[in-house]
Amino acid sequence: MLIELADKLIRLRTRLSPAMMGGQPRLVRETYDRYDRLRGYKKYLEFCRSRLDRPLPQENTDLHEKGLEIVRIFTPEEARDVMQKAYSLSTGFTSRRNAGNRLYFEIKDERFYLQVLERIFSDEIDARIVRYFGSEYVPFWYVMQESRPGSRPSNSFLWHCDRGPQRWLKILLYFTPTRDTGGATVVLDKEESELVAKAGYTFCKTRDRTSDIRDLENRIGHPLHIMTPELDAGEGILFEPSQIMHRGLIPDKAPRVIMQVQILPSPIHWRKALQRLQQAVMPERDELAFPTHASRLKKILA
Ligand SMILES: O=C(O)CCC(=O)C(=O)O
Ligand SMILES: [Fe+2]
Repeated sequence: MLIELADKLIRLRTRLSPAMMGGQPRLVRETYDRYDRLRGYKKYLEFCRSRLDRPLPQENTDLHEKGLEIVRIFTPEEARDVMQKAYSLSTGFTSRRNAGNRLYFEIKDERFYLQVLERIFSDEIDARIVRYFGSEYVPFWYVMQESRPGSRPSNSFLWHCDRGPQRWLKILLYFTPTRDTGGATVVLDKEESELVAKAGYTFCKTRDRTSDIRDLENRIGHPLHIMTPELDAGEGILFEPSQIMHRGLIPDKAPRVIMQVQILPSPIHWRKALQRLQQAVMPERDELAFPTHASRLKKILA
């Protein structure tokens, strides 16, 4: 209730202010404010940083410099086995609110996900994530999803940045090679993503999202360079979803299967953090959302 009221105030304040606020486009500033200030993510990150109990990795990688990197998690053979396991464990496929062009696997067996997460957070990737946050982290939610050919793009299959705090990460781990399905994730680099934000598109209403890059080019008066990372089964994109402009491409040849993981900062190691989350009541995880307030997460993990 209080959050909703404060949120209205933020929107009102930003609506009355100029298109750019402190060098940041209004909608971008408004969105980050909502999460970082109102929902407590900035303070929470500082808290997590103060609890870091290991040396901070120093090596800069593409994730830090470009906001995105391609990572290899499984060999193609392993990826195929994991995908088959997922199909055999799944008791059904659901389409949730805003799911648009995807069906979610229903896998109750948490050990399945834990095994995949163990592979995702290898020493190398773990170091990059800790370096990125300056703290430990937790996979807050994770889900396998399938997209089938034939539907019209909506939601995440239109150009967007994910609403959220300034600093958080997502991984899209591919179990089907992009070349075999035609299903992929297309992105703009950080500079071009910023141009699109400056033009006022980023964090626009979902119904105003476009699938056509030319709409965005017209707005900013610049050619944009769409990148379509070609991914093998077992490779993934680790990126800053609220900074990098992106969209899913609906496959045209065969179903695309990926696992999405939302990665948030944590005051404790992810394994322990996940155990605690699994024992806690947090509907936001099932809703594939953010904790309504970061203090809810802090209460469980600290
Ligand atoms: O499906 C994809 O490739 C992108 C997904 C995405 O952008 C999202 O869920 O926010
Ligand atoms: Fe997204």
